[in-house]
Amino acid sequence: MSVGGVAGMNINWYPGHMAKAKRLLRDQLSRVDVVVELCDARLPYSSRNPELDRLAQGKKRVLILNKADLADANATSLWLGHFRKEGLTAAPFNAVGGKPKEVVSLIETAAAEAIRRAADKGVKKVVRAMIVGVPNSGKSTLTNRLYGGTIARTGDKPGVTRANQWVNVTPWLQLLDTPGLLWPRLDDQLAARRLCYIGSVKDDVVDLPMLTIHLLEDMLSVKPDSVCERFHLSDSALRGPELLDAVCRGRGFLLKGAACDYDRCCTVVLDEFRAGKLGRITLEWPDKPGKEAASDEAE
Ligand SMILES: Nc1nc2c(ncn2[C@@H]2O[C@H](COP(=O)(O)OP(=O)(O)OP(=O)(O)O)[C@@H](O)[C@H]2O)c(=O)[nH]1
Ligand SMILES: [Mg+2]
Repeated sequence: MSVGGVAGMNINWYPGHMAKAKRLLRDQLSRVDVVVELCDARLPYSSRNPELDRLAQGKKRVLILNKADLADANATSLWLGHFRKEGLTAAPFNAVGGKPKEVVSLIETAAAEAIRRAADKGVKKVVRAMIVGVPNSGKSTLTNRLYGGTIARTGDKPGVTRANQWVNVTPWLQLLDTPGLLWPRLDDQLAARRLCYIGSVKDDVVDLPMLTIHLLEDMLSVKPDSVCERFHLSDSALRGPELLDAVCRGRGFLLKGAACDYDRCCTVVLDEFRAGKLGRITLEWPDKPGKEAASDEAE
């Protein structure tokens, strides 16, 4: 098999609704008190929107490291320290099973000044918060969690939410669920590829064997023992196409005549990573966020 460079993945950053979502985001900002930004706790650098500082200038912000149940707990605390040092209000969360109150309190604290100002005028403030984040980061799941039921459509693929949706969480808190937004981190193919790992980019626009090799390599750098065990590898130093072949053979993803079944292999490796089957794992750390994972980051 042939495997090209990462740049060959040709990730399409701007499918139509992404550009539209960005416009909608800008329009809605003036109508909200708080911006709740969701990133993926496994990729707190690559899954953040570098344009948000500019777009949401002057707005109260809360950063949620969502899917914290899938991330390495030590890495998450390091990231929290990092963001707090930058002056950001940040907290880990599991939108599937976390306590809604934790996020509601953060939003209310962020809006405290506006709540007080309204109270001074004898009015009880209705806080409006919008949720933004890359596709598949869990915005609609968080919306449902805070609402206490199913009001927003969710799904483990990008682009499930197509339009803004206001939800009354309480009489005093309204949430705006938004479509996932990608952005070009110019020349940053590493961030691009990591967003593919977590399902923020449609799998059909990327070179899956190449993506899978990179994912296996990144996971091996961080959790070699778990990867070797899960994929029946005897050599954690394998890299490139040989690594993919070894996983195919180790897990028995073979076609007639014992040729490797790459399609099946890629699907399974990506699915198992996304489902947390390798245990809690974080692929980037605050001291070298935009770099390749390194072996000294092992548990
Ligand atoms: N393990 C885990 N899974 C989560 C969490 N939050 C969301 N998910 C899952 O992630 C997938 C995507 O969730 P959505 O809420 O649809 O994501 P979204 O950000 O609204 O996605 P778009 O609308 O496509 O932008 C779903 O399968 C959720 O069940 C979390 O905190 N932990
Ligand atoms: Mg959604």
